[in-house]
Amino acid sequence: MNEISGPMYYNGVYHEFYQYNPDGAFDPNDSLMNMVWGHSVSTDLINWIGLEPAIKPDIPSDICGCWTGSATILFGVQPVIIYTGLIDRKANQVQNIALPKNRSDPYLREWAKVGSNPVIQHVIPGLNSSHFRDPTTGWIGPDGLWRIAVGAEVNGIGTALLYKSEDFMSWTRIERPLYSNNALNMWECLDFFAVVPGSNNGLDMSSEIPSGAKHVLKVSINSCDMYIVGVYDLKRDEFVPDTVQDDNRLWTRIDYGTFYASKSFFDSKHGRRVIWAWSNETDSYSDDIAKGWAGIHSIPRTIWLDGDGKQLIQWPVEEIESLRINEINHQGLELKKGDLFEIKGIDTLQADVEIDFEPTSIDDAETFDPSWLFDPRKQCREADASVHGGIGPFGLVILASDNMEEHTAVHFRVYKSEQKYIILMCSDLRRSSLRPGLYTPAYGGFFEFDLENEKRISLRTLIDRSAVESFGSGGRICITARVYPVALVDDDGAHMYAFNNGSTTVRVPQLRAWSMKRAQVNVMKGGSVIDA
Ligand code: DQQ
Repeated sequence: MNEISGPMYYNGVYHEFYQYNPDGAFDPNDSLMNMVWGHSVSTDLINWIGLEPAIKPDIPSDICGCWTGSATILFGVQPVIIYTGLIDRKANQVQNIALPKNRSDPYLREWAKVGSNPVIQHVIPGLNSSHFRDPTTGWIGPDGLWRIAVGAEVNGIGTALLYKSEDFMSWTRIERPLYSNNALNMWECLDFFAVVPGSNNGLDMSSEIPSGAKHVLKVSINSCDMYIVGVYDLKRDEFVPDTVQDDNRLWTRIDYGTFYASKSFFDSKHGRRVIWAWSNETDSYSDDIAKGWAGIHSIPRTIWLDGDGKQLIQWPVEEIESLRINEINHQGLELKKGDLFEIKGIDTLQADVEIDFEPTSIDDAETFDPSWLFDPRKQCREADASVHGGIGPFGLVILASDNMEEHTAVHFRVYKSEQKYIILMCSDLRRSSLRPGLYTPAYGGFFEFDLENEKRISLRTLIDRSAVESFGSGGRICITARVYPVALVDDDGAHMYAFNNGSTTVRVPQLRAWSMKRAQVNVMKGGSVIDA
């Protein structure tokens, strides 16, 4: 499977639709043809029931595949899916609509395509018609009209095309796009949502957006999910970024690891916005075929905008805490240069770890070089966990074998830049496995930090065997990684440590960790649960 398509919460049930390849884990020639919309449901975002696919290619306007799209709930009652259909083997793309056949079925198992499909054709001057896809969730303007954006490449430029509709069925393109920027070409899986700076309450795009709200445009390209914060100019129907960045290497990322094609939705049960994404395998295609599956979805995260109006914050949904067992707790630890503290007493292959680091002095921060911003991974490779620093590196070593031949390091390093401090967070997979043929980069990203006032730098890492999701500084920076240590296959346990390799001693005022229970995932066929 690949990305989430059309997540929604409707009548007490969370729906997770997703791109699913019914032909197998991987087909090197044609892997994205014939895609269907897989469908799972949950009441808590943790335990899931897998259903039959909701949408399959069977009409001329999706005959070669049902690609990504979104769900919108019209006026709180009517769910609608709008998705991209492939009309031929050349991957020419149009947009289609499907509606639930029976709204009183709590799982909304069956979906019917409307007779007027395709509702949006690929006839636009300069459009590359095989790059015209992934419509967003709809939003409503003060004029009562619905809008959606569709990702496209127009005259070689990445564009969020804007469409308007009175009834969500018949759509007119607005000539001026919602936004375009020549730093990138095709934009996949656009996401467009409103946020109130400093508030973790989500906003429903199907309702009026309060004044003072900002808007976020997320684009997916080249395995990276990037976002821009700005304002939505209602008069011009245009997204205006707060800062225009022409070099896309400097765009802020939703996550600096293997986390792609994310999609958010408004969760009316908790009044929050939830985002999640596809995390692809980083082993080999033959591994995928042997496993019989490929691709997972991240843990859903609540997402909101920091009080500074610049930075999105993400945090695993609180429901994930229901899987915690066997808490261990350490307080007042001190890590001097070279110290390694083993975290024992939990299942290190399936764990949730929360740790705070407090440097005892801020004097030894090394000087920041702004050119590093262009390539944080290079900095993570060169200044890795074994390279002594001033403040840091400190962090966690996880999934480590007895002799450390295999391990993954998640760590921070603090730099001083003129008036502020900049932190580098890395998730270094280069020694994560002894197996050859894996993709094992050192992921990394930078973020600003008010070290003088905030003092504590927090790290939360969720380990679910091959999936390692790390949240730095309360969710200001996130890195998802996939690792395949031999120790994991052997299931003979792996070690976990907190470490410091900087000359400044680091206090650990609080370290809490838990083993995580398995979530329950059932599969439903023909009306009954067949596999628990
Ligand atoms: N995957 C879908 C496309 C989308 C791409 C096809 C992103 O709609 O652009 O499965 O991963």
